[in-house]
Amino acid sequence: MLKERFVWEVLAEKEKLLEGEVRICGWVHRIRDLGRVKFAIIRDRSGSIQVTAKKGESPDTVLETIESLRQESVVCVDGVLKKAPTREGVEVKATKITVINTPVEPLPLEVEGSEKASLPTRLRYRWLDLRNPKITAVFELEAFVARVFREYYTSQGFVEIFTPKIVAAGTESGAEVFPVLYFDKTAFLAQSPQFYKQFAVIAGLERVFEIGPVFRAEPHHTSRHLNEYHSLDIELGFIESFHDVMDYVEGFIRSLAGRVEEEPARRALETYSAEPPRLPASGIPRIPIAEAYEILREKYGKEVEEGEDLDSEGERLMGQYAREELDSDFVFIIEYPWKVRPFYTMRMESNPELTYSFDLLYRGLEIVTGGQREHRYHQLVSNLKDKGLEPEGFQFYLDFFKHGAPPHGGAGMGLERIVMQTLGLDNIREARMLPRDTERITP
Ligand code: AMO
Repeated sequence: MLKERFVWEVLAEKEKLLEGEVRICGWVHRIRDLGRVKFAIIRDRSGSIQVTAKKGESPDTVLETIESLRQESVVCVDGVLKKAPTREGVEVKATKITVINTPVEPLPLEVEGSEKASLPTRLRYRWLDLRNPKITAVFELEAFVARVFREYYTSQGFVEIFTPKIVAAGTESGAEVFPVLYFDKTAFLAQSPQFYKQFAVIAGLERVFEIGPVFRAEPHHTSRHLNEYHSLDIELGFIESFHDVMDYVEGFIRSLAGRVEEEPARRALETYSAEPPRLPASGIPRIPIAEAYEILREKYGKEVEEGEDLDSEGERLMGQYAREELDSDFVFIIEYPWKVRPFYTMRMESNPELTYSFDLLYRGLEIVTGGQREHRYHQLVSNLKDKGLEPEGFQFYLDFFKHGAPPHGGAGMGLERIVMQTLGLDNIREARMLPRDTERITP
């Protein structure tokens, strides 16, 4: 039996396949009927190809089938690959067309140029939007980023873990949790694998990573927040300082930036006319937040109160500074105030109002948060109290630290944000196949 092939495979091997039989399955992109010659453009995930039939040369059934086709019908075409004056230089002269399914309603969204429709319409009819190869390219890049993440950390001796998403407590102060009814108890959807990636390190796995969904019940309506996103997490033991964690984050970023010439990343960047990420050979700059306040004040006239977090404008300006002054798309901001970091963060020995923590900004948007964790039991209890939290509510977590916890640290990276910044997308929803936000739980 003839094997179905992606259009790109046929095009890549066209010299070899010329005059041979091929089978393409996909959707009817366009139909052109010139009477004696009939054309159908068939599209699959990877591209499109022209299918032709000529009166007198092609079977009558093929000509009749092309006449009856509707846009977005699902078909399989068997035919012979021929040279043709098309953009690809070839076409399929059909010997058989099988119609597998036909739309039952007029199309609410044209696949071609769907990116120009409004985002709510695109998300409402996402199954049509995604048939546009320009949109599919976003998710091929997303898969690529996740693959590079997995490959890089595996090569560095990290073990992939799969932690519970139904949990007993929130981990990230500031971000809200979604409650779920769990038999006769209230549980929550995990905001982060934070406690369990630390658990895995303490439990002896030493270096771990996870790729998984996280849930944030933040009522935000911004272009950079989702209520469900994918977090790329790492955690490692026996660190000497939080700089070790940054080194591993930077290793991954460097690996990613070094591989954007590979498919499908290359195609995604080309489709969006996006520049490859730029990193200085000397390393991503690491700027203490106290210095960032000064840069913002002196260079951009922006005041941020000492001890406060950077807002989105502050991040954008620091991104601009990194690009213009340091020739880098990335900049670490380090040593965040204790006040704005979660209780599990280790406070600085020399100044307990600051922490061994960092954010990584990519083209002016935070894509990574991380730091060293407090691994000393009594200090951890005191951190909880200092944040006004009841240690009893976290006892299951505190217990991990009772029987030998090595110094450790880690980071969480937002997959959709990495993709969004790489391609220069305007809204993070574009980087999520089916975004969940304050208004959407369908499709
Ligand atoms: P944080 O809460 O900063 O840290 O999240 C880590 C990274 O996740 C991304 N992110 C989001 N992406 C989309 N929508 C959101 N609502 C959203 N919130 C966060 C950002 C951010 O940098 N446990 C810590 C990580 C750690 O210290 O290991 C945490 O979750 O890219």
